[in-house]
Amino acid sequence: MPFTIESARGIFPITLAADAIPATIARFSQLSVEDQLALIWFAYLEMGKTITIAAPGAANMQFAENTLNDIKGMTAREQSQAMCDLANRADTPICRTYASWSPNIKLGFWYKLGEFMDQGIVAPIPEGYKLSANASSVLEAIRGLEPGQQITVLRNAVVDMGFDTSKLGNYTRVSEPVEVPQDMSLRTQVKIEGVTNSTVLEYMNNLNANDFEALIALFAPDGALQPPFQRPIVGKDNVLRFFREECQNLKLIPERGVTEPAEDGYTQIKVTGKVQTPWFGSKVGMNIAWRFLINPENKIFFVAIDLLASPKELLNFAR
Ligand code: 45D
Repeated sequence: MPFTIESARGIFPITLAADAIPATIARFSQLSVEDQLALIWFAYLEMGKTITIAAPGAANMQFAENTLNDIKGMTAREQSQAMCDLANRADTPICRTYASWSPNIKLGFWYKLGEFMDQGIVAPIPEGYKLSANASSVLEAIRGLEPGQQITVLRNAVVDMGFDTSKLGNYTRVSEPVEVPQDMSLRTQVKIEGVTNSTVLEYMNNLNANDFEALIALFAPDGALQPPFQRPIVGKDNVLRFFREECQNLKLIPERGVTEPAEDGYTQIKVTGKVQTPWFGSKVGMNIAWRFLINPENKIFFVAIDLLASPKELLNFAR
């Protein structure tokens, strides 16, 4: 039976992803919005002691500027309300604008709000705010995660806020401008122990160079990419849009892998290694697996990217 996207999702089934992320997010979303905002604030302060976030670039911030100015102009009470609305996914103009932004713009917006709260320009979390017992226990769970998982929880919490895009109707998606790909002379080539497949190697090299045109050419027309904790993104147009909107300036550091024949002349390749996000650079290395299914034409039919449960998983190539 030929592969479908659904069956392809099941390759290398023993790969252990960090299920603590969806579990923590589910618990988080059950909390009151006041608790949610205070919890993120506390988590963010604690993380800030050991890892610093890179300030978002100007290109990134221009789209959030009007909204940030609107919020600055509000009374403290209105500011708190606006932040609660975002966490509540309410139907307000700010929540609709927020919903149209790419994840990086959302993160940059909160980065700025955090600065403003620190400087007293935006209403802070009340001094001595006491988290509910449930919220304290979620914070405790976040404390127990490795840094790569902690930043993923924060990112997912931020991405989930704002009005529901599925209720927005037609809207213009707003994301940072796409930079030109890195110059050929500056590009580095990855080496992966146990993997010589040219498509997999070029996938890593092109993504590291922000060369999304060359990258998408490696996919089959009906190919798909599954980001961590998400459904597959199917078809070249959608995958290319995802790369342009969400994947600039990532650093992929694959380490090792296995290559095996699969049914119908397909090849399955699992690679593990580290990924760094431009927000934290080399300070946070996320433990990642890529599970590729390559078709007989050497194009990517499917690739899943998993955030691994633990560093031990980097060496898990059992079947
Ligand atoms: O609510 O091969 C306050 C793909 C309090 C592509 C706050 C990939 C109130 C293909 C503190 C102000 C992308 C899938 C909030 C690979 C409040 C591919 C602010 C993987 C919210 C490898 C909070 C890439 C703030 C990966 C400012 C795995 C929080 C990328 C900021 C992962 C949090 C990237 C930030 C991650 C989190 C980035 C900046 C996890 C960034 C996380």
